[in-house]
Amino acid sequence: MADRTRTQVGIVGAGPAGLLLSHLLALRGVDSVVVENRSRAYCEARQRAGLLEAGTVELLRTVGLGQRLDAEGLEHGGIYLQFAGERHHIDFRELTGGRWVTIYAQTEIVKDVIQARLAAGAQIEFEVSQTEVDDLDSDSPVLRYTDSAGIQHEIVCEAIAGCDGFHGICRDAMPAGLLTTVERGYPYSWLGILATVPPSTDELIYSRHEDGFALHTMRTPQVSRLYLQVPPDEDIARWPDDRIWGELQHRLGLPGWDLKEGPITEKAITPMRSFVASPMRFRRLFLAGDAAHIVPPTGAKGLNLAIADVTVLARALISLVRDGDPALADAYSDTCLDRVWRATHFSWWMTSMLHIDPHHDPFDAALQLSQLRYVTTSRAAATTLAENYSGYLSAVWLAG
Ligand code: RFL
Ligand code: PHB
Repeated sequence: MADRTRTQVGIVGAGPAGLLLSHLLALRGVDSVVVENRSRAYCEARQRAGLLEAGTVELLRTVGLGQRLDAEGLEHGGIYLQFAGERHHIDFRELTGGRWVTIYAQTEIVKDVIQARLAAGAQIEFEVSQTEVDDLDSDSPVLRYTDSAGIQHEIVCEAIAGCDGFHGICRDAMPAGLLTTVERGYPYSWLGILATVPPSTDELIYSRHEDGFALHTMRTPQVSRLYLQVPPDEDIARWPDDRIWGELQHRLGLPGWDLKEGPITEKAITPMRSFVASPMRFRRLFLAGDAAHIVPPTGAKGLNLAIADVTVLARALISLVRDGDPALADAYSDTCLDRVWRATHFSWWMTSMLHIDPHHDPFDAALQLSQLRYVTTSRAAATTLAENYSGYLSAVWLAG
C-alpha cells in the first residue's frame, strides 16, 4: 500500500519553474509538495542559463530572493553584435529608456530557492522515481512517486503543476488529442564551455562568423562562459580544449582585442529547437516552463519564460485553491502563450540571423548580413532587438 497524503498543489520538477512556484504559493499560504527525480546536488550544478531580464530580476527581489542576486549579479546595459569583421554595441538603456539585463546563473537561482524553501520547512523530495499523475478528469488529481528509500507515495492534490522540463511526464499525461504541438528543428547545436578565466568583454558578444556562430558570455568576474555553433550530431570527443580555444579565437577575434584563455571546467553540446504545446492546461493539470515550450538559447529567453509562467500560474492557483475562483486558471494558457510566442519569434529571429546554415546558401547569407547592418544602423531596428531582449512582456507579481 502506498503512503497516502494530501497537499494543495503537487509540483513535478525542482528546476527553476517548480521551485519558484512552490515559493510563490507559500508566500500566500498555499501548501505544495515538489517531487524531483534528480539529486539536490545535480539540480544545483546543472549548467544552463545565465541571463535574466529586468522583469525577472525585479520579481525575484519582490519575493525575497534578491539578496545574493543583488550582491553577485552583473548588470549589463546592452550587447555587442559582431559580423563582417566589425563589432557593434546595442545600447539597451539608451534605446529603451533605461532597461537592462543581469548575468546571474540559473544554478545560483536554483540554490537560492532550494535554500529558502528548505529553511521555510517545505517538502522537496529529491531522487524520486516512477512519477505519475492520475485522476486528471477530477477536481482531486493524484501525484504518485517512489521515494529514494523505495517507499511508494500517493498525494491527493487540488491541482498539479507539470514543471518537469521538456523530457518530463506531465505533458504526455494530458488526454490524447487535447494538445497541439508545433516544432522547428535547427541544423546546428551549441557547444558550451565554462572556463576559469576573467571575461574578455564587459558585455555579451554575439558573433556571426563565416565558419559559424560564437557567443562570449560570463558567470562571474572570474568565470567565462562561451559557446560555439557545431554540427547537430557533433561528438564532443572531437573537441579537445585546444581546438575549442582555437575556434573561439577565430570566430570572436578582432584586431586589437584579446580573448583570454583558461582551464575549461565543463563542456557539453546542446541541440537547438523551438517547440510550443498548447493549451498549457487540462482541468487541474497545468504545464509551465520547458514542459510546455522550448526556445533556442540565442535569445536567452527559456529561463525567463519559465519564471514568467509560474508567476502567472501562482496567482491563478491561489485564486483557484484558496478563493475558489477559476477565472485566472481559465485564462492561464492564453496569458502565457502571448508571451511564449513573442519569445519564440524573437529567439527564432536571433538564431536565424546569427548562425551559418550548413548549406552555405548565398541568398540566406546576404539576408543575414543585410539584417545585421539594419539592426546596427537603424534606431528603430535596434530598439526592436533591445526591447525584446530585455523583456517585452514581463509577468508581474503583486506585492503585499
Ligand atoms: P528544467 O530546468 O528542465 O527543470 C525540470 C525539472 O524536472 C525534473 N524532472 C522530473 N522530476 C520528477 N519526475 C519526473 N518524471 C521528471 N522529469 C523531469 C528534471 O530533473 C528537472 O530538474 O525546466 P524549467 O524549470 O522549466 O526551467 C527551464 C530552464 O531550465 C531553461 O528554459 C533554460 O535553461 C534555457 N536556457 C536559457 N534561458 C534563459 O532565459 N537565458 C539563458 O541565457 C539561457 N541559456 C538555456 C541557456 C538552456 C541551455 N541548455 C543547456 C538547454 C543555455 C543553454 C546551453
Ligand atoms: C548564458 O550566459 O549562458 C547565455 C547568455 C545569453 C544567451 C545564451 C546563454 O543568449
